[in-house]
Amino acid sequence: TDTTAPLGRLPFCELHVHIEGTLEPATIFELAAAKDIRLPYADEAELAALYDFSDLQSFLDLYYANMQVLQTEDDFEALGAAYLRRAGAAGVVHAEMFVDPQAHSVRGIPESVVLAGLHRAIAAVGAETGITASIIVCVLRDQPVDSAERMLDRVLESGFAIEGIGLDSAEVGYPPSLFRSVFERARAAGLHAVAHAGEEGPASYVWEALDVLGVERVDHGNRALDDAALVARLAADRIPLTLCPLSNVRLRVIPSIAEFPLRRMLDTGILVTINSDDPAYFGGYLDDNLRALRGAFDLGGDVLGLLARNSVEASFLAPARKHALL
Ligand code: ES4
Ligand code: ZN
Repeated sequence: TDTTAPLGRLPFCELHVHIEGTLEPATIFELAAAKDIRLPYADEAELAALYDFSDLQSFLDLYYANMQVLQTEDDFEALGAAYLRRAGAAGVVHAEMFVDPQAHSVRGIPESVVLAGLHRAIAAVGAETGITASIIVCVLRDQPVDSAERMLDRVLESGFAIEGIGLDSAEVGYPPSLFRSVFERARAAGLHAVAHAGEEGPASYVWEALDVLGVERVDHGNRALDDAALVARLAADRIPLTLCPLSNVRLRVIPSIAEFPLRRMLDTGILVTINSDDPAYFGGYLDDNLRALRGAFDLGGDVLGLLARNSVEASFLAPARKHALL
């Protein structure tokens, strides 16, 4: 199979990308040099050797450590702009970008600085290329509920436009139901709700995300396939799963791309989308994920077209823009 041919002009929405997970090794060294930050690695090669992850936590440790180079509004603007330009080149016409405000406020960087930088990136690259983007603030589920409540307070007080609230970080041991009050308040404020569930955690966490947090999409959701009643619920209610193939391989959720359950997922009738998760860490952007699938599977019957349409339908875009893209 040719894994390098272009993907054509199919318009995709990217619905599962952590903006801090687009921080490339070269950028880490550039920012560290500019700010006189001493990194615990001598060069890019030494850093690259650490990208051999054994599970979600082994990735998260490096992901949070590398964020120390992100400090100013300009840093967040540059990060967002580089991602949006790269995503546009991959065929992305709209991105709903996750950000982890608690990972920055703990280092003394206010929510308003992070959001101001990302909004400047969205405006600048939007004017340049026509790509659109919005922001989903994620709750770090391995931090106390009170920290999440205060993050939400400050995000709402900041006045910056926010599309939704999400839930991420270390999953097992931190069930969605812990954050019922935070999600209730976010939804009452008009935010959309999504949550990571069923990546390393059990199908019961997916049920909780739906029934306790009231989420409209589930991020990953791989383990939903273990529970036939849950599969039926997701399909019947058209709850999308935002799947991330290269992430699943690199975090050892699946042994290889050949085991990615694309066919099983599509056969259930669940609305599934393909996404890049943390592209600087997992081997690539949306186009790289799609090419990996095309290299592993016979994507006949216009599966790529279906995945593009699913990504539009699963987005939080207004109906008129969805219609224009479908
Ligand atoms: C994440 Cl792959 C993944 N899972 C959970 N939380 C995350 N934060 C950034 N990437
Ligand atoms: Zn994720």
